[in-house]
Amino acid sequence: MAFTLPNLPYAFEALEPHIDALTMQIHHDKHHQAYVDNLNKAIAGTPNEGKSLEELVKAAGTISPAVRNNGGGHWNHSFFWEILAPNAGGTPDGKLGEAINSTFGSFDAFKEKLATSGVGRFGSGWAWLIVKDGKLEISSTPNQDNPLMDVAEVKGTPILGVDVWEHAYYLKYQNKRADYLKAIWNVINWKKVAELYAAAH
Ligand code: MN3
Repeated sequence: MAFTLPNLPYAFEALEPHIDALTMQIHHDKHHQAYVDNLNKAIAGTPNEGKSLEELVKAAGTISPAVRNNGGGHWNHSFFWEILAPNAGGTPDGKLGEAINSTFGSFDAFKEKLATSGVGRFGSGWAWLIVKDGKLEISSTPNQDNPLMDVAEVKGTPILGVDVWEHAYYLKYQNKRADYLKAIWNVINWKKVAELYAAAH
């Protein structure tokens, strides 16, 4: 069974003004679609055909660069669309809010640390909030790698991820990655992140 592009769970313009409609359209319809297409091409007729996306991603160190990059791209973007939402943002409450405060000192300190991780990622990659051994941690990965991968420097279960590739923000924010990383808090779907946290620890 070939992999397919999941539908965006909201309209392209739903995250305006924080993420613009054209960026969302190109990001989903062109970039994500290309990861799906290239992943399908890379696994066609190989023993990797028929494996689940998660199986492929977890074995990143033993598969071809094409499967690692495009499989990671497909996993990461499918995840990213779900942890964003219109009329979202705010402050996480409940167990997740408590864990963020106790781990990082405060919600503001957490946001700053994640932004630093994203700004500090040279070139293209992702900044993550993960659960590792039951605890929250911030990490970043290059390219389309992610913390589920056997090759990740810091392994864990992602509960929030921010795409810091230029294609995620360049039309609106140009070279100002830090401004994009400030604006994105307005569209983080904390309800979804809290569900992922509850499932991961
Ligand atoms: Mn992207």
